[in-house]
Amino acid sequence: MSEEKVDILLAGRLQPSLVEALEAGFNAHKLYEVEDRDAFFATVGPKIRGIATNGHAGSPPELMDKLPNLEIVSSFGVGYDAINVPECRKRGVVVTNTPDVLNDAMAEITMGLIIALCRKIPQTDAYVRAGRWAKDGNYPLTRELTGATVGIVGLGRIGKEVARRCQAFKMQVVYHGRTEQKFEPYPYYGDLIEMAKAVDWLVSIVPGGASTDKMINKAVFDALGPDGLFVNVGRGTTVDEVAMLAALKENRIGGAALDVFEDEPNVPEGFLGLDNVVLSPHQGSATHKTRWAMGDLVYRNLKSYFAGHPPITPVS
Ligand code: NAP
Ligand code: 8YV
Repeated sequence: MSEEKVDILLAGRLQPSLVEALEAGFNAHKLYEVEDRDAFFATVGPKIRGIATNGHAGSPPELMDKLPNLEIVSSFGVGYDAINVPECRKRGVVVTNTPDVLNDAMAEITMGLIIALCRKIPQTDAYVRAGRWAKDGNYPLTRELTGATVGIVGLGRIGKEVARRCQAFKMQVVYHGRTEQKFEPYPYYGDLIEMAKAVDWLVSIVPGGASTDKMINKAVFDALGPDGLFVNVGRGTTVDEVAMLAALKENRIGGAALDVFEDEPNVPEGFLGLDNVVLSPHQGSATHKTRWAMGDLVYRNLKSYFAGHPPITPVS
């Protein structure tokens, strides 16, 4: 006897392999294809027991208002700043995310951005392509990572993988967070400004949300100083972008490599003409392997929950 499929809502666009799996395993309704939403919510709304969503669409309270029997939101991504978790809890709705499976891909892109900024890889590539090597001679010398100190803002799951890779590059690692992690081998700074003063590189991998909003601000950039380099792979909202742009333009910091922005996919025009920045379109987890694993976890969280087991990776 075949099991009756549970009705779920795809609140935002998801990668094809995940959509395919959700369509096979559930009665999957795509909100982004619904033309008459009022009619949809009136007829299908009460049947929906789960949401699959992405880090942009989230699960807004106004949407959940239309889904009286919603039980779980399974989100694609480890960061869940687009989801109002207290509101979900109030409604008894479980939230899941996709931690750990993206740590290695994230650490790889972080190191890639660090090296690209340090050794000016985008600029040297352009130099060769423009025929300037033969015409103008060797490219000017750059900095190097060996012996430099890196301060990691947010020594969490991803931050720890970045720290290990920085050590492999013979860098000294220190970190800042709200709490000292006594079993980690790296020196801890409770004060972000003090850490920014002490490091050559500041690498941020903190979550978005109210507690981190614009925590990397003018005072932090001033402390980092003209030789300091900044890398952000966490969330754009954690940085005061106006202050960062001014610091870069006036060479009050040495440079920045950015994978995340405040208003994605819009990148402030001012960054585009600067030579001391490396820009990346939120590519941290964007590998075939990792995105597959993330999708698999979105699917398995829903399946596990509806089979009467605990979800695999609930947001605690
Ligand atoms: P995690 O394990 O929860 O680590 C987060 C770290 O941030 C913790 O060490 C935490 O330490 C610190 N932190 C949190 N709030 C803070 C605050 N107010 N001030 C200072 N430190 C704070 O998370 P993760 O799995 O490593 O992921 C981190 C974030 O990376 C995600 O939330 C997401 O935004 C971002 N991300 C980006 C991409 C991308 O494509 N660019 C991909 C994946 C993830 P304390 O609790 O001790 O403060
Ligand atoms: C995703 C991310 O690209 O996991 C996260 O928090 O930022 C990225 O892995 C994003 O969540 C896609 O929805």
